Amino acid sequence: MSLSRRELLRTAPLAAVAVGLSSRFAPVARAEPLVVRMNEPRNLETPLSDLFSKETDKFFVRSHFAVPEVDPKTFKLTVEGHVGNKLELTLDDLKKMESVSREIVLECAGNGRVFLVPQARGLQWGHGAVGQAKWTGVPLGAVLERAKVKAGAGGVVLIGADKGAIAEPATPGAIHFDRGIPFAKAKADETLLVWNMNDEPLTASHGAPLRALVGGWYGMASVKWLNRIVVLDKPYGGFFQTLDYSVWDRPKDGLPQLVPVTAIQPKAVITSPPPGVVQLVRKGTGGMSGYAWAGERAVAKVEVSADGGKTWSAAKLWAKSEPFQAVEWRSDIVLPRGPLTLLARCTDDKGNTQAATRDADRRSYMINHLVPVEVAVK
Ligand SMILES: Nc1nc2c(c(=O)[nH]1)N[C@H]1C(S)=C(S)[C@@H](COP(=O)(O)O)O[C@H]1N2
Ligand SMILES: [Mo]
Repeated sequence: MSLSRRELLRTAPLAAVAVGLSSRFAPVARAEPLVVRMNEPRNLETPLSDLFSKETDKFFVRSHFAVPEVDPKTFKLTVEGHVGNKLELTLDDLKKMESVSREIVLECAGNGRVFLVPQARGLQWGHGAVGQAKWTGVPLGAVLERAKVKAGAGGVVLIGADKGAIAEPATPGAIHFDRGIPFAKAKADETLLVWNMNDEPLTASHGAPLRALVGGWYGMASVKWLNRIVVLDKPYGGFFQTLDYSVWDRPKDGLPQLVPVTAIQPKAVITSPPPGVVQLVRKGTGGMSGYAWAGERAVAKVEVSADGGKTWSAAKLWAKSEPFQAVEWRSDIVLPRGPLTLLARCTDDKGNTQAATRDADRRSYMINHLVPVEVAVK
């Protein structure tokens, strides 16, 4: 990447995500439906034009280590630790239980990192490290019930088959990807162990044959290639919730402390008009549209601005917003001629609205401050 291109990324970061969007000169077919953010391990971003596509091959991929080979025939999920009944379950054992299918958003905690100033370390995601799929599996709570969790369970650690050493900050040699969640979230209806994504068996890159799907929480909790669960009598202090995926909490006692990243924050993304593109005003065109989601909450409203946030107007939601899911929105706002700074902001049903500016306490995660879209209307 040349310096000027990198500068472009910093000053107009959305231009990078807009690649491939040009409608008049659109290629016949895109060879690679996703944008490569890292080659090995492969990390892939959904282009803005395909955000919330229902196709699995357009769903972003975030993997810390190489994809492990897990044979579904010999696969076993172990449930152990603070339990009365240690389990070893095959895929068939799980499929014999009562299964559920749910549409749930998965968003990486680093989604939008390219918009941070100053630049933060880590994968430089635009808006596309998010997607929604139909997931089929069993509630984790039902599996924990069979394992007869003992009284006083403090956390449930989900462990993947993938493994590697991280240099900075250094891990104690090669470790598995893992994540602990509090017992209450582990038992919640929206926390699933899934084998199907969009009615097809999970692909290797999305965690085949079994992954966790912790609805409403950022993606790091949704452990792929899941083959081991350990119930602890206290919260877990593993790498991916202390040195990684943690943010500063400022309790009233004035003692800031790092806490694990948890729930997805409200966010609205503008997909049309695309950034950096000259808009021609014609009859029947104009307005703004996109998607919004709010983690464990429903979206109460989306508002848009065409003047950099001086004035706001309400957008229409295409459907009733549900918790854990994204909703499409549209505004018929008239876009006047000239260079414009477009904004959209989401408010959840608890009244939490996206902040205009970045909260540095969130380090390089939970990125949901307002990101302007610069366009020119002629
Ligand atoms: N075993 C394992 N699980 C994992 C990861 C990983 O690297 N290894 N990455 C996590 C992160 S950070 C995210 S955002 C999601 C991404 O899921 P996807 O690749 O299916 O989109 O998987 C999570 N589960
Ligand atoms: Mo992530």
